[in-house]
Amino acid sequence: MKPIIGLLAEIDSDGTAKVKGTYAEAIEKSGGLPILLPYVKDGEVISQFTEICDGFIFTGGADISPLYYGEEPSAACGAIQHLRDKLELAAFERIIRTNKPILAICRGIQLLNVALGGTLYQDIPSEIPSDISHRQLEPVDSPSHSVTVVSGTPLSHIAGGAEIITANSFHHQAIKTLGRGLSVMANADDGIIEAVYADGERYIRGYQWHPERLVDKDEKNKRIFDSFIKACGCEE
Ligand SMILES: [Mn+2]
Repeated sequence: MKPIIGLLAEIDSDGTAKVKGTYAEAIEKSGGLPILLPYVKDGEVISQFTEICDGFIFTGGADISPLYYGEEPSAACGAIQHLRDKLELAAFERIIRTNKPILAICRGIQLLNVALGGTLYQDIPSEIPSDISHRQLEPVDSPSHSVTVVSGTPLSHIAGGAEIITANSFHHQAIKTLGRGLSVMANADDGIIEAVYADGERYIRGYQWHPERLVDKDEKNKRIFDSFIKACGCEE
């Protein structure tokens, strides 16, 4: 049986759920079976979803409400999907009690960080001087900036010891202070945190870029997905 990968994705203001096909494709290519959790309120339903799945991906999308990390929204903060915030935080609360793998991508790494008590820069361009464009104009499957891998981290292992990985970049927010138990595994040259992992045995990895859009072009990004799906297959 293929490992079942539960996707947390976009939920708009009327509760419509959708996920970009490229997440599903990347899961398929690495040997997993993707399923999507639509907006639901019942905690038991969310718990059962947590039980059914072998691993979870928190996907990209809108900004998280700064109220969840103790700040008022700045003028540069983007639109918020309130139903999505609620669902993902409720799901995270249950998922974190299991031992199942988590892969958190773009908004996902920010959700992971906030759910563990960390904070975010609400807007990189107005808060941090940088020569790097974290909102690339090129298509999403084109690498833009590189990231430097911290040696000795899981990403260093995945990358076969390589110090540099090419990333794409579609974010204007980023991790400011790290959530509980998280450590950095890659930075951009301007210091922006681009990847994190949880200390210990538990497979929790977050990437600020979109590896699912680079799996056909870059072997290291493909291995990010392979590693996750493999971990989901080994669980329970
Ligand atoms: Mn970036």
